[in-house]
Amino acid sequence: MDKKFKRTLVTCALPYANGPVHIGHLAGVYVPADIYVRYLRMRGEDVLYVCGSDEHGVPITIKARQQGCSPQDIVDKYHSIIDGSFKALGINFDIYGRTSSKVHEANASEFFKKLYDEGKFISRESEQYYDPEAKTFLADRYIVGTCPKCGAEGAYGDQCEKCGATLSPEELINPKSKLSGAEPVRKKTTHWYLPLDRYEPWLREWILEGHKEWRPNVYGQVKSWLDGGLQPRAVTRDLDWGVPVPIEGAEGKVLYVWFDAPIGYISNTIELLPNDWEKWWKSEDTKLVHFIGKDNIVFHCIVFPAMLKAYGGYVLPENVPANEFLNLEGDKISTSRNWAVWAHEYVRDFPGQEDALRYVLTANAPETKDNDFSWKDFQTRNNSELVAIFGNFVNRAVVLTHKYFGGKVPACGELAGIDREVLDGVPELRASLEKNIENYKFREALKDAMGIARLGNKYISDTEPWKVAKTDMERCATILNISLQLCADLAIAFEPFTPFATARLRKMLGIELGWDMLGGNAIIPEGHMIGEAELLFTKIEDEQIQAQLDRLEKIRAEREAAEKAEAAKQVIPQKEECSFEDFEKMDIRTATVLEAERVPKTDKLLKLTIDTGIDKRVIVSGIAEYYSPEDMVGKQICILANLKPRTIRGIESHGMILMAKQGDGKMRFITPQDAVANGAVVG
Ligand code: B3M
Ligand code: ZN
Repeated sequence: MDKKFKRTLVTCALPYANGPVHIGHLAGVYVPADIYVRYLRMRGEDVLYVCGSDEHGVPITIKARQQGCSPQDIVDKYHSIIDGSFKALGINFDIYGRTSSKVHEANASEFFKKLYDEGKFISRESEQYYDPEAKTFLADRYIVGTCPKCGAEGAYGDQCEKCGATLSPEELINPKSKLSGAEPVRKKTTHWYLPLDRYEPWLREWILEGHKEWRPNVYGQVKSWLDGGLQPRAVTRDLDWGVPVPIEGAEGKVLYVWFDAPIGYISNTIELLPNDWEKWWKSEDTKLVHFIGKDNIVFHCIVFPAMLKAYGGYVLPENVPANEFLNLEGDKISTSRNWAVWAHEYVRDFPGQEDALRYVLTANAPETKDNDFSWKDFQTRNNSELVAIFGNFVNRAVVLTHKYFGGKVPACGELAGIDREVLDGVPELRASLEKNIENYKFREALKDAMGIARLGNKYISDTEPWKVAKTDMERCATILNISLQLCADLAIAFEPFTPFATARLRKMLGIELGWDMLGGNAIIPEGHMIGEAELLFTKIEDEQIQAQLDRLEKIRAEREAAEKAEAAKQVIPQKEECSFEDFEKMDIRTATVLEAERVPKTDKLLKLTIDTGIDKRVIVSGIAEYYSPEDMVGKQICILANLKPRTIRGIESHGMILMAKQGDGKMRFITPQDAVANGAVVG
């Protein structure tokens, strides 16, 4: 560890307790943090690992309202689900706290009060939407109306979910309160702002000059915020769920969730160590590292540091290794669209295979760019890497040791060239692994660890101790001794990545292992009795994968059906006015389809021969998506008879079939209620 520091405080973004966590969260934040912490602990470092639920904010109040319960009910439910899935995946925080706790309320209040008393905020009066019936100010999400950009109904005051436009509530057409349905009115309200602009020169110096080593995506995002100029940011809201603003005259106001949430890191530390927390937060010897996803960069690199600086006495983050996003089967993960693999469902569906998920999410971690998770890739990596290389090697070494030496570590004799090569390979991989983890390059670090398994697997395949045993027991002993040393190396090197498997492996080897032993020639002494072979990893079967793919397919199909139904409801706007004379010009008639065929090499066109009562003619119509030729023959329809002939795909078309077309494009032809003569005039 860096000489400057005596201890490391690792925080992970506090998940919002309005839904469970999914693989995107795990890959982006929690698995990498866990690798880092486990590694530091193996190295004997003093580490504190802090997380908890983020239990405030408007989305939680909306969910509560939808479900007819209190916000506290919502956060209680998800707090326990999230906490449980972290534990099940071996992500063991020293504390997993919550921002609805008393300790947090007191701490966040105190934090605000001190800044307030010292004049670190500015206050501003502004006009905000107010619901005159519910008698409350309305958060942007509580105002709905017509989107000014795409015309969709039900757009929120901050965003239209239909077209994705970012909105402000004033832009909504015909705004309505979600609480009462009343039309909101503008009303004056006062809020407190942290004048970030005042911290800009200091932030520039501290990050842009002082932390050039931060990941390019993090550094780049911070730089572009700073270059764009910082504005004062409101730290309070008119809302009844959150930490009350602790000053007189601020009734009905709470701290903004992004003000109180990061203070939650401190509160949770206080909760865990009421008498000893300050050394973790207020001592220059502490190295503070925030693990977060890329959407949280500005809050952790600009806003929270400015808050800490304003307060004074706190350490600032030494690094903020933020990841990019993980997609699922090529589509953006989305909680609202249920497009995700949920952590608690994974541990239910893949019991005993927690390491497989940790492994694949690390091997595919979106460290420098967005990445994709696919179930097939997950299966392949588990079966052909963890099972076939790592697991297989360990199994062979342990089973053969039992077979030929009764489970006793055999003596290592004279080393042949190949033995030296593998033994020398490990320290090299160790050095690279350490460097990579210390630089937050967990994917690369995992490759190094896997390199040891590859070395071992290749070594045992090349040396074939099961054949050597027939002729040269001494040589067989040497090979198995070296193989067992490599197994011990794996038990050490993989501890940060696959802790369940390494626990089993340590048990098999029956030996205490420390990081410093990694790469040694005699980690397990000759004569030591090892335990029985146990499988480190299990194959993931096709049926397991198919079940997951089917689940996703069902969700996709349901979503598409819902989107279609929604589009079908969209009313196509009325056209410009026309005169009676304009209408009179159109000669609309009934007719019967005599023949129908597809126009070759097109998806949409049918060539129809029709009897118009006046003549027999050909009309080309773009209805093939909705009607097959057989559907059309014999049907009575309506046509625009006097449309000027047009040539479509080389066929002259004399008129147009009248169709009813709905918002999603679906078409149906118009047919008289009862049969009439062909050529009857419609009008
Ligand atoms: N609750 C997580 C998110 O944006 C947010 C993090 C707070 S960390 C202080 O999903
Ligand atoms: Zn829109």
